[in-house]
Order: sequence, then structure tokens, then C-alpha cells
Amino acid sequence: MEMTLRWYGAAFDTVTLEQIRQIPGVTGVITTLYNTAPGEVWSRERIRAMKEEVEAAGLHIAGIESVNVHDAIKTGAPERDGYIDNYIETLENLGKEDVHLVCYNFMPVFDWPRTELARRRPDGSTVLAYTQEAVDALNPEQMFESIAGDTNGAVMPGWEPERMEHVKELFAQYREVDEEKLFENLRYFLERIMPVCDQYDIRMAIHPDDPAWSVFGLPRIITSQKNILRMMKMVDNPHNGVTFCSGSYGTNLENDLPGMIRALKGRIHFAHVRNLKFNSPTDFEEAAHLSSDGTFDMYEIMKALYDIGFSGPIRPDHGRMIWGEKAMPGYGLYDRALGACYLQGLWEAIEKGEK
Ligand code: DNO
Repeated sequence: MEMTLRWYGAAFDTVTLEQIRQIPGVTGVITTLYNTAPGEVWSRERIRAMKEEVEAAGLHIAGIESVNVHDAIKTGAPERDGYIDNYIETLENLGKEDVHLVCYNFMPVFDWPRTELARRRPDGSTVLAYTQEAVDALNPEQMFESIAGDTNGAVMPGWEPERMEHVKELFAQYREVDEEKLFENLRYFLERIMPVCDQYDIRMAIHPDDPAWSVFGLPRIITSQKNILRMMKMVDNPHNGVTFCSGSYGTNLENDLPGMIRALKGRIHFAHVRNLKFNSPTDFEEAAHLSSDGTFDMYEIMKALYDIGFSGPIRPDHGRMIWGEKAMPGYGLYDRALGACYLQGLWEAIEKGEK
């Protein structure tokens, strides 16, 4: 595995490449052209400029998170073909610039809702949290407003104000889309992009739906082992793979995380590893990465990745806000750096134990 950190680009991130370079063991970044809209073509020039900036800091681009998928593709609207053509062009340009991993999601309307962005934990840190009861009490248009005051000035990924202004229309577009339709639209998209992925060896890594159940009655399909295996089989190409995100699949306590990792051997192209602390099955908060701070056994998760011979990038995922840092919720420097070191410590111990 390669340890990496997510970086949003100099214009959007409070964390610098120089800081990332100094986290022991971190050699790559997972980045994006954060100011592109879903459906826009990424030019080779812009990709190259991003690459040169990262490489000048002594790091490399380990993958893109995300190239977002336009809603017309997810809903199967008549204009989807044009947007898929654009997506293919972006993949082609990434391939030509030697980028071979793309994380994306197929979640309708909302990417990863949270009901609190700064819940205080007993140690004084603040974390992102989710309570189903709070979601049930909101209508979708209020969702964004209800947390907007806690973003520390950042634009949250998947929560871009321009999109959230149109929440009502977005919901209307999904009215006829149920789970079967969404699977079908995903198949259509994947079948069309696989040839360019084969040509440039681009590993597509779908991100799970977070939380792993339907919110506001919208269909969500990347939620369980059964569904993800269905997706792998429906377009059976090694380039059709997954981002294994422990914090997203882990929102459903019925998901056996190490078991899922083993079942997905060969198709996990990227891993987000983080812990959650459950206060009840419908109330969770994002803990430190350490096993004892949350609900998951992080050793077992890393061990399963080790056992399947996982060789792709891993990144610590959402961190707590600690030591007075002001950053995009979940994406500060300090706690993610602690997470990166802890996960590498587990890996080293597993590796040496096996030898
Ligand atoms: C949240 C992230 C997601 C993820 C997208 C992938 O912090 O893990 O926003 O990047 O779902 O497209």
C-alpha cells in the first residue's frame, strides 16, 4: 500500500503540500480540480499544471478524488450521452498525463450528509456526526442550511452551494429513479467508459454511499457486500473497482468490514480508512483513527487489506478538529497526520508479524 493524503488544491485547502510532505511515510496526494463542475471536460493543460505543482513539492498524484458524475448520467436523462462523452475525454486526458486512479460516486443529490460538523467530544475535539432522527426532522432543502454555519468557510465536497440551491429541482429529477433504475444507469455509464479505462489502465473506484442507506427517500445502491458484488459482476472488468471506505460502509453495523475487504480481493483500488463511534445504531460520530477511540477494530481492517495483497493508495479519512486548527471539517492536517502514522504503524506490525 501507499500512504497518501487528500489535498484539495492550493486555492481551497488550508493544508499545504509542504506540510503533507513532512508527514512520515506519505508519498502521494489524492487530489482533484476542485473548481470544475460535474460534466465539464478536464483539459490536459490543467491536469499537467496540477501534476507539476504536486511534483515540485516532492510528492506525486496517486489518484483523483473525484471526477464527479453529472446528475443526468445518474438519472439516465436524454442528455446523458453528451456528459458521458465529456467524462471519457477527461479520462483520456488523465490517462495521457499518467494518472491511473479515479474515485467517483453514484449517490443521488447528496454526497455524504452529516447533521453536525462540529460535535464536541469529551476530549474537546470536534467531529462530524450523523443522527437519523435529525435527518428525519428536516426537509432536504434545509439540510445544507442547517450545517452551513460550521464549515469554517470551506466548500464541502458534494455540498457546493450552487448545487444545493437547486435541491428541489434535483429531487424532481430523481422522482422516477428507483434502485433498479440507478443500477441500470450505472451499468450504462460503466459500459461506455470501460474501453477508455482499458486503453489507459485507469482504475475506476466507486465510493460507497454514506450513510449506507436511503436518505430522504432517495435510492442508494453502493451500500453492502451484496450490492457491490452485483455491481462488479454486471460490468466484469478489473478496471471497474471500488474505493473501500470503512467509515461509509461502516455506517451500517451489519456490514462486516474485514469480510467485505476479503470478498472484494482484486477489485479494491483505493482505501479510505477511518473509525466511527456509535452512540446508537442511528447516531454516530467520527472518532480518531485509533481502534479504542471508536467502534471498529482498525487492526482487523488493515489486516484484511494486507491479506488480500492490497497495493493501492490508502488515505486516512476524516480527522477530528484538534489543537485549535481551523480547516474544512474532516480535512484538517493534525488528526489526519496522526491517522496516517497510526495506520502505517499497524501495517508495519502486520507485515513484520507475517514475516
Ligand atoms: C467525503 C468523501 C466523499 C468522496 C466522494 C467520492 O469526505 O469521501 O466526498 O470523495 O463521494 O466521489
